[in-house]
Formats: sequence, C-alpha cells, structure tokens
Amino acid sequence: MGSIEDRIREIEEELRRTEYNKATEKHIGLLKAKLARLQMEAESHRKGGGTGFAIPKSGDATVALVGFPNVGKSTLLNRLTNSRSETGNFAFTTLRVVPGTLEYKGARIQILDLPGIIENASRGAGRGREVLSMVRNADLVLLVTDTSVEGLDKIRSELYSAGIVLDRERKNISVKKTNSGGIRIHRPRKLSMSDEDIRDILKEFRIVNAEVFLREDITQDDLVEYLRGNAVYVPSLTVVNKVDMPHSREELMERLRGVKNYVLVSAASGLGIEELKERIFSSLSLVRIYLRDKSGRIDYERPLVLRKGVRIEDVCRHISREMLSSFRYAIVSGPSRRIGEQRVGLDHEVYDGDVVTIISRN
Ligand SMILES: Nc1nc2c(ncn2[C@@H]2O[C@H](COP(=O)(O)OP(=O)(O)O)[C@@H](O)[C@H]2O)c(=O)[nH]1
Ligand SMILES: [Mg+2]
Repeated sequence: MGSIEDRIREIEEELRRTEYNKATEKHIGLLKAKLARLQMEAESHRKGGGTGFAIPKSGDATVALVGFPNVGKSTLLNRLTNSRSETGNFAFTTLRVVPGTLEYKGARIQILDLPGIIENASRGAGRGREVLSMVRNADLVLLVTDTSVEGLDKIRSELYSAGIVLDRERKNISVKKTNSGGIRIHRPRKLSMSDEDIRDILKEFRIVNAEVFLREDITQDDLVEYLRGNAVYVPSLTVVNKVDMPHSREELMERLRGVKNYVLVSAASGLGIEELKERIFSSLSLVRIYLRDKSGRIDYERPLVLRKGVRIEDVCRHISREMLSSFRYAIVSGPSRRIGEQRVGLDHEVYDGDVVTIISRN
C-alpha cells in the first residue's frame, strides 16, 4: 500500500478508465466516496499556509477569473475594471492575484485575476492551492478559455477536487452520528438512491451508526460532498476569449456543445464585453435597494446591493444595528409591490429595484 497521494492517483486513474453506465454507476459512486475520504485525509496532513495570497473581499460581490495561462485573463480584467494587470504572451505572467473593480448598474463587483490553474493544483502543485482557496470565496467563477475551448473539463475537475462545485445547489442532507442502532434513513417521497447505496457510501466514511435525514432527491455526488464537508457551491460562466482571431464558427459551436452558459468575447478589441458585464451582473443575482431618507430623497447613484432572497430585516441590518432594534415598519414601492406603495414588516422579501423607506420608532 503506497502513500495517500499514490492511492488518490490510483483511484483517479480508475475513475478515468471506468465508463459511466447503469452497471458501473454504483462502483463509481463508491470510488468517488473513497477518493473524497482520502483527499480529506491528505488535507489534514498538509499544513495550512498559503495566506500570502489572501486578498480581502471588497465591493458587493466577488468574481474569480480562472483559466489556463495565456487565454487572456489579465487582458480581460483590464477591459472589465479599473485595474492594470500585467499581460504578456507567455505562460505565468500573473504571479500574484490582481484585484480590480467593475462598476456596473450601481453595483461594485470585485474581480480577481488568478494565476493559471495548473495541473493537479488541488494536490498542492505550484501555487495552485492558494489560488483555489481564493476561488472558494468567490460568488461567481468565470471559466476563461480561448476559441480552442481546451481545458474546461480539466479546470472543472481541479475545482471539484478542491471542494468547489460549479453550477449545482447544496442539497438538504443531514447525518447525525449515533452510538448504536446502525444506519436509519429518513427518505423523502422520491429518492433515486437505495438504502443500500447510502449505507455503502457512509461505510466508506467509516460511519456505521447514524440517522440520515434526506428532504429531497439526492445523488451519490451530493452525499459524498456532504460527507466530505468542505464543499462550496458556486455558479459559473464560461468566457470564450480571442474571438477576433480567425476561427471556424461551426467548429467553435461544436466544441461548446454541452456548455450551458457562455459568452464570446474579445478582450483585445472589446467585442462582447458589454454583454459579458450584463451576464456577470445577472449571474450574481444581485438585488439593488434604493433607500429613501426622511426628507424623501432617493439616492439612485448608490443603492444598497444585496443578494436575491433578502428581506427588510437584512436591509435594516445592513444599515445599522440600531435600525433593526428601532424598526416600526417599512414602505416599499417597486418590483416587489405591484401597485403604489405598501407598508411591510421585517419578513417582506425585497426585489431588485425596490425603493424602501424605513420608519423607526424614534
Ligand atoms: N487576439 C487576441 N489576443 C488576446 C486577446 N486577449 C488577450 N490576448 C493576448 O494573449 C496573450 C495573453 O494574454 P494575458 O491577458 O496575459 O493572458 P493570461 O495569461 O490568461 O492572463 C497576450 O499576448 C494578449 O495580448 C484577445 O481578445 N484577442
Ligand atoms: Mg495573466
């Protein structure tokens, strides 16, 4: 039996060799569980470190540019933001994380240009690990490539190994370990996994006594991610750069088959950049709230920018703690209110473009 790293490599190799079908599905699930557990083990052996890269989040949201060297990330950052990131026609120009700010429709969006994600970054090669830890904190990942559309799968799987799950939501799962009684499973009405599948995966994580609560349909991946415990779920947008260069449109479309969310741009000429800004903005699901002050003035320049799903309570909390404790009611007009104005309480959900007046007790 070799080192943990060797065993990780072996399993990855086997996963690559194994074709996915109904007959191998179960086996693949178990391999992934084993892989996740080994990765956890390897993680705990490694030193923390890597804080040299940390850049504090700023603005209303953070977007990470991820891609192989030379696809044009730095050029793109310069095009989108006020920053001046070094560009050059050779690999690894960007050795540090370079932040910039995109101001768009009243929102301030932090964009991070990250050094190229290189092979096996998740296992600690090069400075990839630090880069990946920055990606974990992002609200949106831009997968940058050129018209060759190479490496997207590679990057996705590197991110996945680092616990960054793209374009899926966290599932409602909870596993409470018990001292005895075996595995008890509370199944939702519809569940594609059998009790045996669930037990086998738990066993890979050395769990033999537990209560498992599932409130929606899940897959093996969802369960492994939960048990591994470090998953973050981040949306992504694929940016195909350098479309100003000669290329076959037909072949490009063929290569992009199966890529759901993409934008074609040229960072060099500016082509597609406005559309990209709009897509970044909409992918972040930001909610801009315009506050009306006591004198009735509305600041249309500087909205409060929060995330979809926020309520009046969140709006108050963002203004100040006192605002929340002295809250009487709020008056809302705009998209969340069909006609005119409405008096609402703390529970009221606000929508992008709402105008809000907070009425306090004093
Ligand atoms: N033709 C063309 N070249 C580009 C474009 N964007 C970047 N480049 C060039 O590609 C090379 C690598 O760009 P850079 O931004 O340093 O890539 P990075 O390594 O991903 O940060 C440089 O020579 C850029 O001038 C583009 O849209 N079109
Ligand atoms: Mg660069």
